[in-house]
Amino acid sequence: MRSGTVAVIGRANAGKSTLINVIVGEKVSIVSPKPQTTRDRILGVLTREDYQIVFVDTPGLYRGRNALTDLMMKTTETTSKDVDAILFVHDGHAGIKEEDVFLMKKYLSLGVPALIAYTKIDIMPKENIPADVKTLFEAGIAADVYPVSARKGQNIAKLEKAIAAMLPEGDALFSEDIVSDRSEKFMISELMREKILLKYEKEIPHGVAIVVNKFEKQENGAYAIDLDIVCEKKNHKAILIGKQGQALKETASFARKDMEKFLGAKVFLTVYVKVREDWRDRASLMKEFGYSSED
Ligand SMILES: Nc1nc2c(ncn2[C@@H]2O[C@H](COP(=O)(O)OP(=O)(O)OP(=O)(O)O)[C@@H](O)[C@H]2O)c(=O)[nH]1
Ligand SMILES: [Mg+2]
Repeated sequence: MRSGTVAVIGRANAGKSTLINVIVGEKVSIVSPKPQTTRDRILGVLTREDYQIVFVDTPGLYRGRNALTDLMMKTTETTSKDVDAILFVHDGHAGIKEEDVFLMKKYLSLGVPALIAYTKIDIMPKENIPADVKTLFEAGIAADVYPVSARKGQNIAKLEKAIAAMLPEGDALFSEDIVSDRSEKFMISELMREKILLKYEKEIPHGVAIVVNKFEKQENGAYAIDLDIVCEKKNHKAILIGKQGQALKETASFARKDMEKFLGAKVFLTVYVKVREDWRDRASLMKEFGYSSED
């Protein structure tokens, strides 16, 4: 069989995590309309009869402005150098800018097989596709381009086959029942962060970290989960909580429903909001919240 790792790389918000979730067939990585949703390297594993693709989701390429984004960019950089293949994801509906060509050239010439997923074709005029493919070709980008829509499932099967064909012959890296390398506890914290990304504006979600203090399965099968939403500033805490706690109540209930779906069981969720000034620039706090270069 063929098997190997594929780094999924592209600009922030391009649609990398959505594409991985669709191909793997399960939600392994959270998704939101805000850039910088993915902060960590996350594996999504697809096992078929004659191949296994281990996708490595990465933080989207973005100009760093604090120690956390610097670490995220370092994560993407190191991942790109340690895989069997690269899938560069481009948001087709955003057009092609000089910066895209620059990034594609950088990540498509690392000496491993690579191809381009040109995604979100469901929300753009179809006639732009051949023109963009020509632009890329004329700019000297040699990789094959697969126009897809993760949202509508268009051309996904074709893309999957092309990715599998890039992988070397070898044994499966994971047993066939594995879809992610992450624990349930990690996914719970990510689902909470996803709801904050979806519900709050501007800098608030980007300054949030989640710390799960209790994750317990009870005898009746239900889960008792206590977590902290850590934010950067006092006024962010006030916004997160809202008038009479209404905003937090809604966010927590939204998250709880998704956690119940994910765990297949009832969840009792307790949420606290804490402030840790400028934690995104403080190495010790970043580490405490699960962001360090060691893993
Ligand atoms: N219409 C449409 N929207 C999409 C498609 N794929 C992703 N999106 C949307 O694009 C936004 C970003 O998707 P993500 O999957 O979080 O993007 P990402 O590249 O992982 O982003 P970062 O983790 O921030 O780098 C979300 O609002 C998705 O719903 C698609 O095929 N069609
Ligand atoms: Mg992502």
